Amino acid sequence: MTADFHQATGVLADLSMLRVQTSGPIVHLHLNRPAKRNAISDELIAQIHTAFVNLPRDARVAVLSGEGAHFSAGLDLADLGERNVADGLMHSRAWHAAFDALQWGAMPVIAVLHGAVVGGGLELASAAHLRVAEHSAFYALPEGQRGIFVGGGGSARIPRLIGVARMTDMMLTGRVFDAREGQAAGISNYLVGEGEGLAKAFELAHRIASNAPLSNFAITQALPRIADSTQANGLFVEALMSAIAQGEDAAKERVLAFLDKRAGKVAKTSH
Ligand code: 1HE
Repeated sequence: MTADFHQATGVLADLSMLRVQTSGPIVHLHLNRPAKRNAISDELIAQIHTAFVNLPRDARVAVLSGEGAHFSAGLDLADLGERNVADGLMHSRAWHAAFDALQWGAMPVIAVLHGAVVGGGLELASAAHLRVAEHSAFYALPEGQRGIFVGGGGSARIPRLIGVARMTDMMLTGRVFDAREGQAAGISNYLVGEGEGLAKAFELAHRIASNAPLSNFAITQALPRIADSTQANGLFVEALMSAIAQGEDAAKERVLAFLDKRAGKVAKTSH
């Protein structure tokens, strides 16, 4: 952890399974249940939801990571036995609400993945806007083997990253992808060495935080909705969104800065 991170205040300080710290425009949320491999219990899903609807107002980008040797072991299987069908339905909807708060919340979210990223852990990771994986990361959907199904939005989000065919294979056969396979399949956006994930995520977060706020809003909120729309409806929303974004002073200043040769050119490599 970089020295200039400070404990978040208010409701964010009271979360027992999530450590939330801020540094300038970055808010860092750290799953903090290593003894259970960051398995997501009813309490942890509630805390994830609380955190993402209460992110500090001055933060611009969130980074999500996990304590210990694994990002997350997914659903806390110890909770499962007590639920009847109606409870199961409400449980799944609680996960949907929490991960929707992450995906459609106030700011872009970067997940840092290492060790097990399995079941609900992969569902959580897939709700983030970017994923940085360390070499230890591995991905699985053991729901098929556990006699259950994804319930945390995975059936909607994971095929958008890797396709229905790969997800079907993972679920039917228990196939595990290592970090390189996950990168090739489209789970992670960046693959870095062990212990380098947070530094990479913070670097990306600073870059994202320097964008105009409305551009980030359009990219995280409008783009996926347009991709889910018919082309005609999508292009209509695109026209509205681009007009709104370009009308901002921040956009005008950035374009002028380039024309005045005060802003950088696009270079052949950025990372
Ligand atoms: C758990 C869980 C869990 C660990 N629920 N307690 N997810 C899974 O099927 C994955 C199950 N977990 C594993 O396969 C392994 O634990 C790991 C590969 C993630 C890590 O292995 P390892 O050797 O580091 O740890 P461990 O010794 O297996 O586990 C340490 C402790 O965490 C142990 O408890 P302890 O009291 O005996 O110390 C484990 O029982 C506990 N633990 N994972 C509960 N998942 C919205 S629907 C989503 C559906 C799903 O996510 S299904 C997939 C569930």
